[in-house]
Amino acid sequence: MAGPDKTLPDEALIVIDVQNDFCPGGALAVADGDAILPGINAAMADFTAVVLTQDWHPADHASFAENHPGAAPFSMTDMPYGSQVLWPRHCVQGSAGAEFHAALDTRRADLVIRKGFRPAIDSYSAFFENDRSTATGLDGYLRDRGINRLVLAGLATDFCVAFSALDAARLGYEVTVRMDLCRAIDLDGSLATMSDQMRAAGVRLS
Ligand code: VGL
Ligand code: ZN
Repeated sequence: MAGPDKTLPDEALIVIDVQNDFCPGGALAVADGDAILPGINAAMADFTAVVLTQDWHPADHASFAENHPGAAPFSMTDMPYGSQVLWPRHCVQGSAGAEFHAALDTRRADLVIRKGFRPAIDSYSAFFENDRSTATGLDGYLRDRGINRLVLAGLATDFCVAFSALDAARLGYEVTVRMDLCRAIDLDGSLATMSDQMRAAGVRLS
């Protein structure tokens, strides 16, 4: 066995949506989104489990502005499950934009969880779709592995990371968001709003 015999705590690193479309040059690029890659890769060694999430939309996905005639990207619409931002087309299943950034070390991943594949509903969180009730299966996986503590990193802080952190806290996990290993979209103050919501839910922002 390589390295010292160390016992890792039952803690998972959940790496959210580090995909080409969320990095500079991508369809829904997050400023500096690729700056977090070295830190995320380095952090993987410190965890019992590493989970990657992958935003994975069909081309006719309801979150794409282009599928709502006349709607502008970044405008809001009402969905049966609540209000929803209409995004530029991004992370289409099988496209280069949906692939993980080439610099992300995917070898260490125990599980890749795809989300947002149902045409009629968006899915920011790694745990539930945006109706907050359709499960992705991640909770069962982590429970089966006896993992109660989660550290989250990735893109974007104020959407997929924050929704994942809030759901995880609601499910009873002890949750830390590594803000230094996240980058935000920050749409109309969403970074401040979601940071407040995470703190109020007992999520540690570090
Ligand atoms: C995300 C908007 C749309 C994210 C995904 O990963 O934060 N944001 N789809
Ligand atoms: Zn998406």
